[in-house]
Amino acid sequence: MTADLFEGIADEGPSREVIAEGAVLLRGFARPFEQQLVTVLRDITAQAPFRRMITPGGHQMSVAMTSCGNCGWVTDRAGYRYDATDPQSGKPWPAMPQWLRQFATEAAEEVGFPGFLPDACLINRYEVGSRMSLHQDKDERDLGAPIVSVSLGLTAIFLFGGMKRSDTPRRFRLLHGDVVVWGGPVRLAYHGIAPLADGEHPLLGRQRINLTFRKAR
Ligand code: MD6
Ligand code: FE
Repeated sequence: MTADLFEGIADEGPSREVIAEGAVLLRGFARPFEQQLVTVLRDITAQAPFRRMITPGGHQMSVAMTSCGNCGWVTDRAGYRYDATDPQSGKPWPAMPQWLRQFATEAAEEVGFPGFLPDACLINRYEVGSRMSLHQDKDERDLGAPIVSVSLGLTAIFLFGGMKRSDTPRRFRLLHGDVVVWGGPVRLAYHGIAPLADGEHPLLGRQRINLTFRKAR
């Protein structure tokens, strides 16, 4: 009873917000790891730099991407897929550090998806004005596994729609250190990111970085 009374009042520590059935926003869950995350991002992007890829339709994405783990997500004129090799270097993607995989496992466990072992981490970089149009994440083999998404840097507006592209999305602010875990019934919901508003983040400057952990194969 007392615990219920104080829920939503205390503003210390992580809190959770339910976006939809199977989609939970863990406010500030990644904050304790921000320095480690920035270090690991620097290491990964030194080996596999951010690049703006071309969609199958021939458009260059406004978001720049890279990956780490056993496979990475790529798009080109041939389509979308997961590949063990970075097409830009011809080498395997940088490894996913063990602590980082463990972090994703714990975030998933926190909202009721135990035993999540991601093999891919897709990393997106948004500059001011970059956006991600409404899409479904359906290139992963096992759609029963959740996705864990970490937001760093500038605040973004996450658009969360329905099972049809035409469903009007609801809007959620994703702040530095926020983690979204989603799986189950809404795993195939349409979602995206509104054009990034200008700002200056103390740790990351004029950009937003998003990491999404997936079981791709
Ligand atoms: C982003 N995120 O936050 C884009 N997909 O920059 C996604 O597209 C996404 O956050 C699947 C699950 C969680 C996500
Ligand atoms: Fe997505």
